[in-house]
Amino acid sequence: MNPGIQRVEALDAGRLVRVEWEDGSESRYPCVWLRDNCQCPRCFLRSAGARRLLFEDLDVNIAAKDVTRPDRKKISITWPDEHASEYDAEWLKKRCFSEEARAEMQKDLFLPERQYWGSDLQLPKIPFEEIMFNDESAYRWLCTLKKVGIVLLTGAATRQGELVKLGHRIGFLRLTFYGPTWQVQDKADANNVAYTTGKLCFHTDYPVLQHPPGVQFLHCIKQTAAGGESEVVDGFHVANKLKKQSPQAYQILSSTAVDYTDVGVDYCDFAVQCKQRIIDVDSRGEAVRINYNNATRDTVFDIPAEKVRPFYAALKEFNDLLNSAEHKFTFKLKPGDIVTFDNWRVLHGRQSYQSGSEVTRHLEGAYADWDVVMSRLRLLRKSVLNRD
Ligand code: OGA
Ligand code: NM2
Ligand code: ZN
Ligand code: ZN
Repeated sequence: MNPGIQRVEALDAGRLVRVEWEDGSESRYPCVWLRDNCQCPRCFLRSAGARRLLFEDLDVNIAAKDVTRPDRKKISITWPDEHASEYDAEWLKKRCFSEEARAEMQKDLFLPERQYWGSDLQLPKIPFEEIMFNDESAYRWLCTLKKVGIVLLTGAATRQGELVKLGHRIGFLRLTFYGPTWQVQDKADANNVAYTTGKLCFHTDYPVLQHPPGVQFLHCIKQTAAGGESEVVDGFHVANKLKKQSPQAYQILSSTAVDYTDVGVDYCDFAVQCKQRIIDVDSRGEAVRINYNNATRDTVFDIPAEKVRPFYAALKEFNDLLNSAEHKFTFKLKPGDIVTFDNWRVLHGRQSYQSGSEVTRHLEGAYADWDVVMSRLRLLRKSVLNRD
């Protein structure tokens, strides 16, 4: 149970409200934020959960005229224009500006916890049926996908169309130039190296798109007898290793914009170009997205000649680390398996296999955006844990 409010007072000539909680702790709320977030029907559209108040109508220097505590579960503020606002204790507590409270809220919203892995990966497995019909299993699937970056769903039917069903389960799939779902098999005049029998070295899919798909699904419909094994590696874990082992290489890969290109016809005709850093980092220099597909890396390279060889040397170091026995995990998909993984984090590859007159190997693939997956995860959490 959350503590109630012990006392409330205005500080800093009414520009700050200090709340003292019954457990002795305190929170401070700037008045401009309180006025901005008035929850009354004139300021907030409850049905949309969105602010109605226009920014034009907000005085950034506003001070409270009067602050009271009608009861231990709320505070009340009167503003200079006589507008009145009420704030619920629990609502305020969650939005406390202290560093710890903010960190807790951000953790709750974005689930940033990561479990790094290497060749020791215990590939998480859940029956496809379970995640389709049981909310708890679906929640466990998406939590693990976020934390570990990969989950194998087992026992799906060995026909096309299962990924469309999976798409409906989360919301919707991400359409790309290769279609709503796409067929990975050996094709004549292949418009992508994935549609051959060749080896695919570690890559993330579709770095040629400005917003590469966050999540990838590969459903094994038919598997070849010899070859065609899958390989995966934790890109964030390896990026951390690279940063330690070779800060210079990390610096180059996280700052150099690499040109990617993809031209052809599939769902419709396309001529896509994009610039991406191979290791995308946040403001603290932490890897947040790997953008690496050696096949679609453009021949055009927009950097000065003297920086070219150092770039290749850096990429070689990263590529070597990705492929080290310590880091990569190898497995072979069976018909009915659906591997689901974080395409921003996990790089994947496959071993080559024999080509023949018949199709001996067939995967159906699809993408989803992290926005859609995280949205479903939050909704499942709410219904499973019965919260909020
Ligand atoms: C792909 C891909 C893996 C495989 O289609 O992008 O990586 O096992 N396929 O064929
Ligand atoms: N496919 C598998 O970046 C890429 O070209 C990834 C995409 C063809 C949909 C391959
Ligand atoms: Zn209001
Ligand atoms: Zn791929």
